[in-house]
Amino acid sequence: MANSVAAQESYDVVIVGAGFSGLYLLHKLRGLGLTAKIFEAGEGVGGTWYWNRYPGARVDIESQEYSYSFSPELEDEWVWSERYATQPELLRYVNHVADRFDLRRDIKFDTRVISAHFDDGSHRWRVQTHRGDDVVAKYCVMATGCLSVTNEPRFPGVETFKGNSYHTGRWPHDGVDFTGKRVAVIGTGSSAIQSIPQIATQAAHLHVFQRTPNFSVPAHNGPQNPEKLADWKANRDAYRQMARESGAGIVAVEASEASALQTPAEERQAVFEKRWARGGFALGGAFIDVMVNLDANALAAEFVHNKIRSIVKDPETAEILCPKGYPFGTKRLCVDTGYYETFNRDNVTLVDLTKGAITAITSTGVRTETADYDFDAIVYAIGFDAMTGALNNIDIKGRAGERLREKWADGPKTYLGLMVAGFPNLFLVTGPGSPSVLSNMMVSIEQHVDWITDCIGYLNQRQIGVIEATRAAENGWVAHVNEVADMTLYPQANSWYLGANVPGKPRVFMPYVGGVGPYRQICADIAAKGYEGFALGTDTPAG
Ligand code: FAD
Ligand code: N01
Repeated sequence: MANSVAAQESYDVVIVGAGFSGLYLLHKLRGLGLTAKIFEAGEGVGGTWYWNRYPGARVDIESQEYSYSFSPELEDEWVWSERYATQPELLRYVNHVADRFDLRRDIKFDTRVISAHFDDGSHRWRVQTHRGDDVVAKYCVMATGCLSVTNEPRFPGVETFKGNSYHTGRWPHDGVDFTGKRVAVIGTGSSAIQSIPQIATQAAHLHVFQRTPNFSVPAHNGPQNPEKLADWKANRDAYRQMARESGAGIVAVEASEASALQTPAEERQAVFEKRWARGGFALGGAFIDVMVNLDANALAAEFVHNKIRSIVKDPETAEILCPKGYPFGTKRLCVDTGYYETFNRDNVTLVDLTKGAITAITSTGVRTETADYDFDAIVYAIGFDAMTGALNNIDIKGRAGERLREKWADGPKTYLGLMVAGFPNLFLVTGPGSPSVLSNMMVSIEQHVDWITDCIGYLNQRQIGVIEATRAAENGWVAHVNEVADMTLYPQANSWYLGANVPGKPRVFMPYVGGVGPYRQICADIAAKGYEGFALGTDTPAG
C-alpha cells in the first residue's frame, strides 16, 4: 500500500498547515506557476493565532516587526493598533492576508494530515488525511508549526474532574467567563504569564501552580506611538534588512556589544534599568556576555530578582517567584503586563510545587503532595510538544519506508532544519536545527519559505527531479548545531528547547543558536554553490 500510487489528485506541492508559514508558501508557489494545496487541521487560517485564544494572548515582539515583509502594499495598508498586537488583531491580520491574496481556494480546512509517504519509484509524496483525502505531490512541505501540538496533562485523574478544564493552546472560540469561579492555572510559562493577570480580575480566587518560576519582563504595551510608526514607515526597508541580518530577527532589541562583567556596576545598573523601562526583549540584549558567561548572566538574573522583590509585596511570595537554579534567558524570556503585580491581589495564591508536586487531579480539583484544592475550573498552561511534536504526529516515511519518528527517536536530525536525509523533496519550515523559536518567527518563516521556493524554482528550471540532504551534510550540521549551543548557557536549563517539558522526550537542544543573520548567510551560500550538501536528481542517497 505504502509504495503504490493510485491517488486521484495530484499537485506540484502539498503543504501541511495554514499558519503564517503555509500561507506565505502558497502565495510564493503560485508565483512560480505551481499547483499547491494546503491541508489544515483547524477550521480557519492563522495557526498559533487561531488556536491560542486565551485571555491576554498577544505577540511579544513589536507588531510591525512581527508581520510579513514580502508585500509593501500589505505593509502600507495594515496599521497595527497596539505596540504588541492582541491575538484577535493578529487573527484579523492573517485572515486579511488570506483574503487579499485569495489563498482560501487552495486550502482544505478541518483536515488533518495523518500520513505522508515517499514513493521510491515515482519520486512522489503520497499524502493522506483523516477525511480520506489521498493525494500525490512532487514536493511536500511541513508548515506544521513549532508550537502547534499541546502538551497534554498526564496527571492521574485528569478525566475525573467535574469542573471545566481548558488548555491555553486550545482555547474555546467563544471565550470563557471566570466570574465568581475558583480557578487553578497550572504552569508559569509565557501563556500562563499572559493569562494569569486577566483571569485574576474575573475569578473569585485564582491559585497559580508553579513548578519552575520564569524570568519575565514588562511589555509596557500601549497604543502605537505615532512617532515610532512614522519612523518605521520612513525606514521600513532598512529596518527589515537589519532584522534579517541580526541575531534574533528583532530590531527593537538593539543587541549590545558591551560586556556586563566589564561594565562598572553603576553603569550596568543604568543599562538594565533603561532596558527594563523600554520593555519587551530589550533587557535580553543588554550585554553580549549574558548568554555565554554564568557570572555575567547572574548579574542579569539578580537585576530581575530585585525587580520582583520590589513589585511583590509579600517577601515569601516574591522569593518563590524569583527564578533560581538556571541561567537568565535560557528558558524563553516571558513578556508580561502586570504579572508580578497580580500576586499582590487578595484573590491570588501562588502554590510552590517544589515543596510538593501535583500528584493527581481529583473530581473536585488538584491534589499535591501536601494539600487538596477545590476548583470550578482548571487551566492547563503547560505548553507544547515543541518543534518535533507536529512532525512526529504524522506518519512520515521516506526512502525504503524509513519512518521519520524512528529516525528521530534519539532527537531530531536535519540539514539546516530544512531537509532530512532519506526524505527527498520533503521540506520543513522552521524545523529543528534552524533558528526558529529563538528568533522573531516571521523573519525565520519568510527566510525559509523564500529559500524553499527558490530551491524548487531552481530544480524545476533544470528539470531536476529529486533533492535530498546527504547524510554527511546532515551529520555535520547536527554537530554544528550542538557545538554552537554548547558555547552558550542555553543547555543548562530544563527547557522545552531541549524537550525537557515532555516526559520521555529525548534531551536534545533543538533550535540553532547561531543567529538568523549568520544562518541566512549559510543557507544562501549553500544555495549559491548549487545546493552543497544536497544530492540532486539522483535516486541514490549520497553521503
Ligand atoms: P503555526 O502557526 O503553528 O501553524 C501550523 C499549522 O499547522 C496549525 O494551524 C496546525 O493546525 C497545522 N497542522 C499541524 N499539524 C497538522 C496536520 N498533521 N494536518 C493538518 N494541519 C496541521 N513567535 C514570535 O516570533 N513572536 C511571538 O510573539 C510569538 N508568540 C507566540 C504566542 C503563542 C501563544 C505561541 C503558541 C507561539 C508564539 N510564537 C511567537 C511562535 C508562533 O508559533 C510563530 O510565530 C508562528 O505563528 C508560527 O507560524 P507557523 O505557520 O510556522 O506555525
Ligand atoms: O508553555 P511553556 P507556554 N506540572 O512550556 C509547566 C510561545 N509563547 O505555552 O518550567 C506542573 O513555556 C512548566 O513548568 P516547567 C513561547 O515561545 C509566546 O507558556 O517545565 N507544571 C511551565 O511553567 C513560549 O515559550 C507567548 O517546570 C508543569 C509551563 O507549564 C512557548 O510558546 C505566549 C507541568 C509551560 O510553559 C510555550 O509557552 C505564549 C507539570 N506536569 C506562548 N508540565 C508570547 O508572549 C508543564 N508545566 C508571545
